[in-house]
Amino acid sequence: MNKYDTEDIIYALSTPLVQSAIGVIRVSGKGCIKVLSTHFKSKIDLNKAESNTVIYGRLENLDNCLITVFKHGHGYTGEESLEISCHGGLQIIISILNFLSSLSFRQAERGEFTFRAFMNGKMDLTQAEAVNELINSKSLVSSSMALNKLNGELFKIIKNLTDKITDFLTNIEFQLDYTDEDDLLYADFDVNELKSVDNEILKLLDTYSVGRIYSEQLNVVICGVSNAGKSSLFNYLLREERSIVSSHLGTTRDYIESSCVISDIPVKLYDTAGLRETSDVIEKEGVKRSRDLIESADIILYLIDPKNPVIDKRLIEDKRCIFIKTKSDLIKSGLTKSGLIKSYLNVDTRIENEIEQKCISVSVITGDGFSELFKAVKDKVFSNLQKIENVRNGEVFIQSARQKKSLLQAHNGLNAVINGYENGVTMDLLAIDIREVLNNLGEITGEVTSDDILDRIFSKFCVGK
Ligand SMILES: Nc1nc2c(ncn2[C@@H]2O[C@H](COP(=O)(O)OP(=O)(O)O)[C@@H](O)[C@H]2O)c(=O)[nH]1
Ligand SMILES: [Mg+2]
Repeated sequence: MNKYDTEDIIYALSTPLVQSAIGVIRVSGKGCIKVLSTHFKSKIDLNKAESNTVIYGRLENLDNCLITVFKHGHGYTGEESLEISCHGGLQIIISILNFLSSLSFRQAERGEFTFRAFMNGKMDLTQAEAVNELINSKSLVSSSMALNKLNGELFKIIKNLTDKITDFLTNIEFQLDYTDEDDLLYADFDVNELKSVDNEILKLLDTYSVGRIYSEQLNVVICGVSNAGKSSLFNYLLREERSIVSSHLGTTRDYIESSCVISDIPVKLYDTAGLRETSDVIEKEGVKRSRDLIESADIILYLIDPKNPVIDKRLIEDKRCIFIKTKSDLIKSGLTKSGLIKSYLNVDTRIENEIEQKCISVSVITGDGFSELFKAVKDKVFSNLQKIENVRNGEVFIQSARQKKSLLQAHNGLNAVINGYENGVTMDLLAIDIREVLNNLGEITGEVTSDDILDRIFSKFCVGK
């Protein structure tokens, strides 16, 4: 049994509890219209109002409000519900909430309205999760990804895969029914069709590397030797003076993090301590922390000071690195002559030249080079197959770790069936594995789901959604 009781009438404030123009309070549950109608003075009796219409009136003696009426089968939750739009004064909102509580309505749990929508068949689990992804999205692309799923695009894909696999299972079960038990039970089907289903699952799984970034954040770590211009770039990208900029070596001793959006990608940006060998204990710890951050980075912005163009041998071949020469204004104005890049330990001039070639030159003074840098970040995130444009065209990107896990289990299960078939495993055993794959896919849409999973999903929502 999950923690939500679907018999209760529930209520919650759906807008933030701050003084504002309007507050919206949701009420949902069987009988809520009848109960509230006796406390609402209006030209049209709430009981007689048509579904999806708005009625103006006075709620108790608390406020003049607009109440939107949703009859059973309509609205967000799919059950009888009301949306009260009241004046956004804190006192008014609180007194209406207290009043609803005095009617024995229960304050809703997190995500309980969406939970009811799911239980009433208004949406499947992929759409319910998309609601939360939409609310939490930090960029336009994130919200487009969520909207595609809210429109049922992921549900359609999973349903299509499930249908194909169910056909296989039916075929096998049919053969099992008509085969003598004493015979060896070998399945007779076209294994290539299963392989093509598996390919579709793999394609979907592949979208997670990008989808994850849009539901969490891209970890971008700025590193390089002291004085390379790391804190200046950090501030430039955030457009605020958060990090102390100075020409004194070792000013940034620990790392600083902040959020921003680059090329419409939600980014967690880190400014780190300079990667230099040092005997100062505190600074040493800072350098160690920089190295730990670099380990877990999605993208590393490796800054090279044109006056002191050295690079860390360990990062030269790291695919996550974007090499950036800073202070291009000094070079342009002839104040500084750019030296050739040298690695810490003399490695290979061929590689050093290669980096010299692909280095992006930027200046935080003139703003030069930043469009090139933003494009480079975007290109690192998206592979050739996955493009931001695809999101706008409705392509589905997996964003939830839960969905990814179930897809991976389905992929492994299908592989077991394909291998089993190729190695002469009998039909009855193959049928068991195929049923398990259907379960894995059913977990994604919510056809097969434990209370525990539902609790975990909906407790991530806010109250009132
Ligand atoms: N002319 C110029 N100076 C810069 C630029 N970026 C950084 N600097 C200077 O380089 C010095 C070191 O910068 P800082 O951001 O503190 O380097 P960090 O040690 O890598 O964090 C400071 O004096 C900055 O003003 C730039 O684009 N142009
Ligand atoms: Mg610094």
